[in-house]
Amino acid sequence: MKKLRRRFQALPRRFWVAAAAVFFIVSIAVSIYVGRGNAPAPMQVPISSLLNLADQHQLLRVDINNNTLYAVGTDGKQYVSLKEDQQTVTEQLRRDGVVVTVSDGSRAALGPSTIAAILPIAIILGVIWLMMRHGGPNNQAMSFGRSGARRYDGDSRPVTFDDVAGVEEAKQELAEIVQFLKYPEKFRAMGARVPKGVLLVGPPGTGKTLISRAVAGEAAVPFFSISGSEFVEMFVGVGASRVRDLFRQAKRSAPCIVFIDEIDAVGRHRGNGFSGHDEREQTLNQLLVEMDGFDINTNIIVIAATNRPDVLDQALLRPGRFDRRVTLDPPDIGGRRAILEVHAQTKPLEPEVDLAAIAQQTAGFSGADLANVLNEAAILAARSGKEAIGRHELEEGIMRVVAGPERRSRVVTDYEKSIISYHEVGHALVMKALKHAHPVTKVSVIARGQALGLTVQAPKHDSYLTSKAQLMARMAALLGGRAAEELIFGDVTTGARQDLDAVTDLARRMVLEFAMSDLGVVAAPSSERGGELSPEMAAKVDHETIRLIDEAFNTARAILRERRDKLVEIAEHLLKVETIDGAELDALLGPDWTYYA
Ligand code: NHX
Ligand code: ZN
Repeated sequence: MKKLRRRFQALPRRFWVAAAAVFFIVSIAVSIYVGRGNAPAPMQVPISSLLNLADQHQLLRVDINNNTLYAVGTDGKQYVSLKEDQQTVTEQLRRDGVVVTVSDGSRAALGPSTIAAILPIAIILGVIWLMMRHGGPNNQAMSFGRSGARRYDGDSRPVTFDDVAGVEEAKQELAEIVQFLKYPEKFRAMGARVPKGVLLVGPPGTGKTLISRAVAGEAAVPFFSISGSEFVEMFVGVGASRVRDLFRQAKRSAPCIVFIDEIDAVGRHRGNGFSGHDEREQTLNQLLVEMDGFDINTNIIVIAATNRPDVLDQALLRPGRFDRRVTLDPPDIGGRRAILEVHAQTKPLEPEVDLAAIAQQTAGFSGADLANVLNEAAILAARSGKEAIGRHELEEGIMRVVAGPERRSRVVTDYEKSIISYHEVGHALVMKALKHAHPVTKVSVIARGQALGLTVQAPKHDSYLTSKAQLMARMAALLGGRAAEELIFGDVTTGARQDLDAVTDLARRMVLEFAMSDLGVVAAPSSERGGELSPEMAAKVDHETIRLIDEAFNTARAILRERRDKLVEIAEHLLKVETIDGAELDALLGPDWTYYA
């Protein structure tokens, strides 16, 4: 989905690049041709010969550019000579009746051949410049120098803190940075050590880039952006030189923000003597050198983003480097609602749309996910010719972000379709029978992305802790699909592999990380605690993992065996209607529905 959209925008751009390349080659050819036809290249002559020519009154005029003399003879011939650094020839030439001009550009007297050579290049640069200003999504982005950093400022509406929702604490912490960029004197007068680097920590899509741009926008300073992975090139030394270049650019534009995304790509703690990471290390060292080189008057703040602070080289985190840390969490329900409202500002919503309800259905979504939900909904509304975005479009937007767009063209036999239906209703009934499971919001036999069908559940509230009972319920729910296939068809399919992977993962973590098995209250040995599981321990871990999965599977089987009639009834209904939402499912379950044990 995302890839597809990117391609769409990339296509016309690629076309322009190709067109520019063709144009470039053609114009070079033309300029060479024209240049040859019109004016022969000037002849290189020694300065002594040139002065002799002047004595013989064979020179018309001379243009002196630094130590280069461009001369035109009485017969129209052109000459070029070099003179010594301190030597002045003007007096002598003037006495010989030569017209003398002095210019200080890199090139003297623009003859027609020079114009022929320069014009196409100027046009190409102009075209490239226009493409960068008006082309594609980064229309205010400029690629800068050899560093490859993009600079954002100037004409477009700057990003401000109002555009960043759902991360109030981070905003408060970064507001101080804004103050520093705006009024550096105030802090210096107090003798305060001004921050150089801020580390933004948070999972993907939580707005690390956005909030950094907002800092630049609020402070009205330029914003340079580069990704750590762009530093790590194939050739040793390129990364370091890019860092140098980036900071040279930044110093010229100070005060400014330098944003380094994915700093972990360069900032992983350095190896243990084995090389092979020379390039990364050089790049990292260069970065440290640059930051240490900031003096009290360098108004540059480096903001680095990562979702793996644990792997960073400690040297990066020392005082005077990235010594400030700002954490960005995935948004809670209030944050999600605020984010949805920001993105909805520019989109017409039907009056009955309840963004609070959408926020409730999107637990675990990042800011970027939520932006995608609204964007998908807007596309759907526009495509169906509606005046405004409704609840239906928003819910479909959620499904697209969760599992991709519908794939109705996927041809499935009736028999397979019925396996899919029973599999999904199996999941749903197990979820509905366990009070520790989350509510079901959607059951569908329409293929989406990789999946042939799916069952979606959403927690009622955000939570930061999960109990063992909840995890057991999640495992049983994941195995409900497989249990239904087995119960109804007496055979099982490969389709459940995703479910089985998830269950196995969960069970293993319960044993190793959460100490939720009969192995007792012990967590797996980590590298800091001296390494690996002993073979005996590994065998016990496997055994416990299998036992937990078995227990969950038996729960799922028992639930469905007891509710076989409902399973058949609802699965057959689902085959006809293809999608059931949470309320419809409750209605189908009826008032007599009870929890399992
Ligand atoms: C295949 N797909 O790969 C076919 C096309 C058991 C009724 N030959 O468990 O669709 O078998 O409850 C994300 C999400 C692979 C990534 C689901 C990658 C599923 C999904 C395998 C339903 N719903 N299995 C499910 C399913 C399959 C698969 C996925 C993924 C089926 C099952 C996929
Ligand atoms: Zn499944």
